[in-house]
Amino acid sequence: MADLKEARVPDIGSENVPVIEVLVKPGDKVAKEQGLVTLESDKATMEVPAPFAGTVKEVKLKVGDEVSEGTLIAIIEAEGTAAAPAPAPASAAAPAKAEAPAKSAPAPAPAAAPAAAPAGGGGVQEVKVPDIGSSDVPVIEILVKVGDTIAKDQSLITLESDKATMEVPAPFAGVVKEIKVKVGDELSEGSLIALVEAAGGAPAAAPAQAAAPTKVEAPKVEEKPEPIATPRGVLPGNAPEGDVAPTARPPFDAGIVMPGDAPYASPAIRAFARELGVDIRQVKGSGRGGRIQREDVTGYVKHALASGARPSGAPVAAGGGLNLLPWPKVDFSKFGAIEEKPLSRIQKISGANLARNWAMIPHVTQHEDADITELEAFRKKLGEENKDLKVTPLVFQIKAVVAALKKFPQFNASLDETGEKLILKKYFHIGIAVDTPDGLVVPVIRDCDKKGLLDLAIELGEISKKARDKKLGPNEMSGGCFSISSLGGIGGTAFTPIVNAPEVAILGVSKAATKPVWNGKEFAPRLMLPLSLSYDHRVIDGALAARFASYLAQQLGDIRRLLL
Ligand code: CAO
Repeated sequence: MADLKEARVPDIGSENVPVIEVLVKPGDKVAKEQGLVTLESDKATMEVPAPFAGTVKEVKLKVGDEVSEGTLIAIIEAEGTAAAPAPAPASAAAPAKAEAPAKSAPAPAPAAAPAAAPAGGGGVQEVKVPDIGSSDVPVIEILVKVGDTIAKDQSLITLESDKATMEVPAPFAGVVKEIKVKVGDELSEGSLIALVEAAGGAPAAAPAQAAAPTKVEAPKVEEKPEPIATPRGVLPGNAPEGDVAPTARPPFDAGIVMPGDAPYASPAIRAFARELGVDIRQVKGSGRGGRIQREDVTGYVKHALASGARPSGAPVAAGGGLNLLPWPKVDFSKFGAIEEKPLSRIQKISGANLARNWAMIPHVTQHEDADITELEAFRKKLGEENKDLKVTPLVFQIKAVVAALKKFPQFNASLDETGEKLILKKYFHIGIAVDTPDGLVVPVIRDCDKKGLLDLAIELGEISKKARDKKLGPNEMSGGCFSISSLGGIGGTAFTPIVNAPEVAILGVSKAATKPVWNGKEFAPRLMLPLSLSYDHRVIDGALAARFASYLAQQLGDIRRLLL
């Protein structure tokens, strides 16, 4: 008999949180911890993962539903016997995650996160990161500046892990004296964010407790501090016995959630706006209490494009002002049968990036053929000696690219956001485009100059698998200097890869083929590898690109050179 089990919402720290995305449908096979729905509160976006693997029989939620702990998400026919006990109490839906195990309850943060309590009458105090359930989470946005007068609970910074975007609110009101972090820093519990001169009479509360956000919808009881945000996949477990009695919903006031000038928008919407290069402060919210919705951001972009205006305050590199025609609206069903298929999450994100990069970077692609006859003989030998390791031509290409980047440092660089400064990098992190069933992702192999061919082969195998299993974290997809997109395992003779901004060049690799090559006396059969180097013509001129490509071909043609 079928083993039908219920997947329910675990303790998410808030009530009545809207579903913004349903990630599965009946018939889908889900893995344990695969996201079922995405929830979005005013402070965090989180995915609720499947408590066990199986096949989805019924989905009980739709976009817009509001859920709390215990709400039924779906009926799943569990696979095997290893599944979690069912029918699932809220705790069954809480996933275990290696780097941040599920907690049994939102516990008061340990003393390691001390935002020392202002001593009654103010003074400069440290504001630190409270318990966020993960470590080394990158800062993606600084929301205040030195001199700002901030209210208690006003968001100071936004952190974004692979599972959630979350804002860290101020534990008390005051004036920002010093900001101790910058975008890109990776923070953990206890990291110092800022020095804030507390306004007189600020409460002498426990540190992390003070940093926990006040949820307007469901004010918390003093003794029950909660984590500032519950990252998806790291949802806490069971609510403690004797949970807080439900409190009446106070009237909604956006000013409490986002006091001061901070625009009222969820982290996901902020991320979406950033993705499109939109300054969210320019967007007018149409939601409850002035909340900025996704449609407000897209409406703003449409208007900006239609009017040909660059959004005010946006840097030149913000992508406005293309003055494009609106996208054609066609009723295709008038011409024949059709089927609608929503784009995957990855496709939407990578699509927005690709569109920006294609529109904003003046691309030129330089083509070159590398003679890899000898390389291939050596690669086959390596493969025979290392039977359990897949050594593909790509690892040689990584090494050759590193050599070329060392010789032509302008390729190992990024334009800063003003477009006026080139930042040259002294490290060699190479992004590899990986095709997954959900779309394209680009994990980064770090310090390729320090790794041998076999190490690179192992790492390439690992990241490709992780990419296809959707296990890559943001750290593994950031910091690249130059990317390689290899379609060599599939086919083709040449293509135009799109530069992965803010990198300035990308190497496209097509399938090697044996061709007759004139050696001065006769045509000899040689294995030729087609290379397509796309580059940002603002930074690299054609002659330099031709030199880079031909140097690359030389390295691949005689891999002994890679030792030099
Ligand atoms: N010419 C001829 N054969 C090649 C080759 C080339 N340039 N590159 C790889 N091959 C061979 C490999 O040796 C392997 O052969 P065997 O099966 O006999 O060992 C086979 O093709 C398959 O290789 P692979 O694709 O599994 O491995 P890889 O290291 O070459 O590439 C990865 C790994 C992750 C980059 C690749 O799987 C992938 O996802 N490529 C797609 C990238 C992509 O979509 N780019 C487009 C971006 S723009 O939309």
